[in-house]
Amino acid sequence: MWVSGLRELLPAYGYRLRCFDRLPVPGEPDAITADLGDAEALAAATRGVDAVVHLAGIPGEAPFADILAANIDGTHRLYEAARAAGVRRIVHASSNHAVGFTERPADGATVPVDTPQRPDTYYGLSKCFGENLASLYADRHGTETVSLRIGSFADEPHSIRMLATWLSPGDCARLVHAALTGPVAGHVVAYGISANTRAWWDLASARALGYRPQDDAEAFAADLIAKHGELPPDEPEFHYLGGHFTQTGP
Ligand code: 15L
Repeated sequence: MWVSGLRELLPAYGYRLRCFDRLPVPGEPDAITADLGDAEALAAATRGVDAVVHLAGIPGEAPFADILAANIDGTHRLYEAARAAGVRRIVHASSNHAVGFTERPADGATVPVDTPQRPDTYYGLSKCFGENLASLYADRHGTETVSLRIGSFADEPHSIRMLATWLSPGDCARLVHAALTGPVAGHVVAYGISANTRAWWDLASARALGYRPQDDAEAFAADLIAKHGELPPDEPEFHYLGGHFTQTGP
């Protein structure tokens, strides 16, 4: 959903997009239809572009072999294509699940961006790999990356957890634009959430890129709390940042 959302929102910032998807992209006859296993298609996709926004891969927990092929091998293949093509910057969709086994902060506190990686799933582990790959390519090849640890992208928050983790479509476009244009030395990690009153993550590094979020999940709080009740403090799902991801998988 967020891929199509960004495809619609980013051109307003002046970008010309070259789309790459496993399925044909409606309204984009020049889109490349291929997957991250196809090195030739990746070479064609990265040729002559200034930047890559990497949203591809499996977006949740899956068997390790699938994560390995799509998220780990695939991300490496993309970085190799981008390096060979001389791409200046990659904006990489990491995830809050790279730090999912971090304990939820006390009310009002936020987790900094330099907290140690604590993946909650093979999926989260693949995001840690992507962040570390970005660091390697920045140091060795000078490829800039902004790794965005996205919270929960959705039109509206629909759970109590999302009062903290929500990223609205408009803020997502603002964040990706900031990541494409903001000052970056090497590899930068930033959390990707809206200006949520109950935020669990520190947005300082995102703000340093120029990100100015405009939405706040709090606007939905009264309705969500009436429906689901307040955040239960002893619920295992809410003990860690990664929520129910910490209860599934290996
Ligand atoms: C993610 O990384 C997933 O891609 C998405 O489906 C959500 O589950 C999100 O994290 C989240 O933590 O809410």
